[in-house]
Amino acid sequence: MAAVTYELLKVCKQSGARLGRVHTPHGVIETPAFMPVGTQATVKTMSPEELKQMDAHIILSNTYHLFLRPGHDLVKRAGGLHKFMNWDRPILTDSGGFQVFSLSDIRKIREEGVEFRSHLNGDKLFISPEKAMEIQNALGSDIMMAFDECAPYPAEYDYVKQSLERTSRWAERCLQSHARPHDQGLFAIVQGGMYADLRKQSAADLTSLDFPGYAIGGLSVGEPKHLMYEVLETTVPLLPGGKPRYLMGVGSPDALVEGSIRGIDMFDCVLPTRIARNGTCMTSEGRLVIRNAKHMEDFGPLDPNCSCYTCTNYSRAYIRHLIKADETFGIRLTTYHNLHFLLELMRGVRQAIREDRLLDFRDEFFDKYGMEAN
Ligand code: PRF
Ligand code: ZN
Repeated sequence: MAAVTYELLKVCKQSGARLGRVHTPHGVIETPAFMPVGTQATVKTMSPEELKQMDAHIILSNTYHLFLRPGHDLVKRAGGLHKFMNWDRPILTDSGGFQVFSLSDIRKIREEGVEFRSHLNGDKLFISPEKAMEIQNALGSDIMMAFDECAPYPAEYDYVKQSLERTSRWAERCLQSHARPHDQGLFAIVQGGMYADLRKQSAADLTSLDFPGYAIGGLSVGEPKHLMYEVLETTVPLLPGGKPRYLMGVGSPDALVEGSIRGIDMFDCVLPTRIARNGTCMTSEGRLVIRNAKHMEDFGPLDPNCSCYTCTNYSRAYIRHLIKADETFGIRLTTYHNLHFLLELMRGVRQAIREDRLLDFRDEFFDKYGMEAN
């Protein structure tokens, strides 16, 4: 039995969205699912107990960061990433193929791998597909990601084609060097930029190899949203129906709903945790900037339609005070609320699929929330 398997429960008759379960060695993920991001082996300011209280099924962490610090060997000696961070539910690790391009300084992309300088201390380092597997095998995540190149946007056709072809060769090397296929599932990443035929080529390359899941990378890199949705519409139908599909780095509320409608099962994004740290909250009526003076004497909750710990116990006035005074607890409260908001949104999406009404759900949600920019 493969380490990671997908169980399709039903397809929404109105939208085509999928309700399912991803089975992993550390438990089940109900899909469509949003994965909170814990880059440094912690979801910033949240304890594992709090993440469980809001019923997060899975979190994401990063190969690149943990390789640089504290090092995957140390995490392995600690007993693996789950034990190290005291999280006993599923973990997905990204491969570093994206962070190396977005965070590190000087870099050379060669067939063998990527040479870069640490954004922490300038050390010259190298990650190859084999190294990315070695690191993720040491971390012991339930779902590992293949080492890929995420082409920038915009990018020339010829560059994107070369890049995707290298990503396909790297994916095969990842599969070859993966040491723990019995208890860690390795997902491939479809690239190809905004070019439909290149997406097709990438999907064909990768689905000819037997990965337990497929991600769509190279999106949400600055392109307009309608383009992202077009790429999803051409790419998702090329992926095997019996395996999970993960849209990488996407997590604005509207994109979570639109992605689900287009057949995506898993999402991750730093958005809820990142904007929480400057006091921006997602609410059923759109974004709320808690620093605004209009909240100074507002003793109501962040979101009157939210039942989270923050909204049950604290007022806008109090949270605004904490954020303005740079108190950590303020950031904990907004982070808790934003994560709860997206997890609750996905519970709503799953319920709407059960009831064959996800398009109606989308319209009702957008009527109140409004559209995000881009
Ligand atoms: N590749 C990897 N991680 C990613 C991406 C990608 O293309 C993206 C693109 N939005 C986010 N995270 N490995
Ligand atoms: Zn709340």
